[in-house]
Amino acid sequence: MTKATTVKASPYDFPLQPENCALLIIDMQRDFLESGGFGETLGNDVSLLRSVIEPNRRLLAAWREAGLPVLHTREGHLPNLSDLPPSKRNRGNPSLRIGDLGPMGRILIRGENGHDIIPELYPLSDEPIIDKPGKGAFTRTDLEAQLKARGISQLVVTGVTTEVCVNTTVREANDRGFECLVLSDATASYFPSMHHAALAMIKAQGGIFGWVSDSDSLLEVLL
Ligand code: C5J
Repeated sequence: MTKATTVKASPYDFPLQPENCALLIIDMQRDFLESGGFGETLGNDVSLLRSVIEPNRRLLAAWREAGLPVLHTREGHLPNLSDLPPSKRNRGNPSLRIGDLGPMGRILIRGENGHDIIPELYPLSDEPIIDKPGKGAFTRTDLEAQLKARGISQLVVTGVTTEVCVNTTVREANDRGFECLVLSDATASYFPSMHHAALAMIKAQGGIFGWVSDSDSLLEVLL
């Protein structure tokens, strides 16, 4: 296992303690990254997110090789929609609403093809998948209990989208006492300006929510 070290980061170097650190990959699902899914129904160009696949793939391989824990999240709802607030289903003017049938199955519904993680980053059988009905991965899930049971106090956070589920999760984690390192090239938004703003918010004011780095800087200390 990698020894305690520092990772080049902003606003200052991140004090990585590998024995207490997990990789948390947020919502790398077909519904956000492939056409015909939730992201596209909202009018987004899903190709804008695909640049994060390769940095995540390389990082995941190195992280697994180092024997460190990884957890994956998926945003989605029960088939009977009992965990979907009407306010979320009715918001905006999408081409298909959550629960409607699209080319990858019902939009953002657990068990459907579109809801699952893209093949490039598919979890191994012993890697927990946190299914969450909201944007934040701590809300109505057992993520905090799972992390605490493993003695995790630090999170490397990647995935999509930077200003929505990544940011919400980092804020929730920070309030629960976890130190978060967010990787700029392994996170993305449908709106590049929001990606940059979301990262700026995390590291502002001395790292009010956490640290920002990139996958190469982390790989440097892992490999
Ligand atoms: C969104 C997410 N953007 N995973 N979800 O609705 O960021």
